[in-house]
Amino acid sequence: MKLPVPKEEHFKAPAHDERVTSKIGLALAVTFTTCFVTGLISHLIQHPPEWFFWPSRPAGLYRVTQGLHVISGIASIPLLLAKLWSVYPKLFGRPLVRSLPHALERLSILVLSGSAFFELTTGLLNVAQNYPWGFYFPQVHYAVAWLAIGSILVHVAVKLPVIRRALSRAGAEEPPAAGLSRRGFLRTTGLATGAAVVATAGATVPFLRGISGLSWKTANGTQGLPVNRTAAAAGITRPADWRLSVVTPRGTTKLSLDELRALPQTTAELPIACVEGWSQSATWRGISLPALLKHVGAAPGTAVRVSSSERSGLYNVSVLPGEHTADELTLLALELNGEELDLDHGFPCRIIAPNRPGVLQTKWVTKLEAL
Ligand SMILES: Nc1nc2c(c(=O)[nH]1)N[C@H]1C(S)=C(S)[C@@H](COP(=O)(O)O)O[C@H]1N2
Ligand SMILES: [Mo]
Repeated sequence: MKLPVPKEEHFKAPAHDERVTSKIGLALAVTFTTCFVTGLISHLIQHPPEWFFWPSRPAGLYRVTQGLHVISGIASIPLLLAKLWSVYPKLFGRPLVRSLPHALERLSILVLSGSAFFELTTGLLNVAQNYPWGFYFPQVHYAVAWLAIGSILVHVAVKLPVIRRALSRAGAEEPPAAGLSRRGFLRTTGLATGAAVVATAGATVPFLRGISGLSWKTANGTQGLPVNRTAAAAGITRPADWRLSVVTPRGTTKLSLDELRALPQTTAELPIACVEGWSQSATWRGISLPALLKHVGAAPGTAVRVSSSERSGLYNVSVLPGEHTADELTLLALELNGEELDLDHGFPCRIIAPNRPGVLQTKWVTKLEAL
């Protein structure tokens, strides 16, 4: 038996018309641009070029930008699916290739949908901490982001006349037709997008925590804070005879935990804001970096390399820029929520700095080097 091959003209539902495609496209342009810009910010903070400057205040800014990154990415998933659904009859348009510009346009759409899908799925899997691939996620996710945003720009430029026509007032009247209506399809898409956002945004928006059923990392870890890499996973045990080494051009100072406790302590309310989009605020107490630097005879405002006792792992070293070592909210924390740090949270001490990604809040610190 031979199945009839569908043709583009067979699809008559108004939900497939260009006004629907353009409206969803507009929403996607907003979510994708938000996602791209916030992702770029996160990348630059983690791999800062010479010219880049990221302030240490407001303390919760990264929490907002990275929350937006993950939320706009999640919102893009139903929007992208809806947009593809509204145009898929075009796949049955014949002839397959009409002209060179037409061929290029189709090719650009292939690159666009491929890269967009790749970004959304790898991002989602990263949020779920599921890495079914062999590459280093941040690098590939970052590179393909340029491919996605580039092909989106080309696509919008090519389609501008169609978008203009589709969104003009003349097309506003809904034509009477059988099948799914435009308004019905747009409303469903909006609802699905809203549901996806509400179901996950509680990972970072405190008042949604209770209703975001699909949120990851909302379960409380030790001391009321989620733990990304436990001490056991990092191969860390409670150290005996521990000393912190502080290295400056003038020499190395070794400090015991009791000596650190005897220094003036600062309390700060600061969030851990993971690149995965979850964030949670806590009360930290420890020695402020400017005070510690002064104590060993170094100037606040010099960049400091932070090393942990973790042997392997991608996040065992970080660099605090001068902006952060001059800020008294940047702490070498000894306490969390009124208790000594749990081993999972970095005992004997960890870095907690304002307006920084969680990956740079190094735990199990053993050495600080003024650069
Ligand atoms: N030494 C070390 N520090 C680390 C990590 C790590 O793997 N090793 N993970 C980082 C990441 S990705 C995050 S989000 C925070 C999590 O902090 P928490 O476990 O205190 O919640 O710690 C950071 N500090
Ligand atoms: Mo993280």
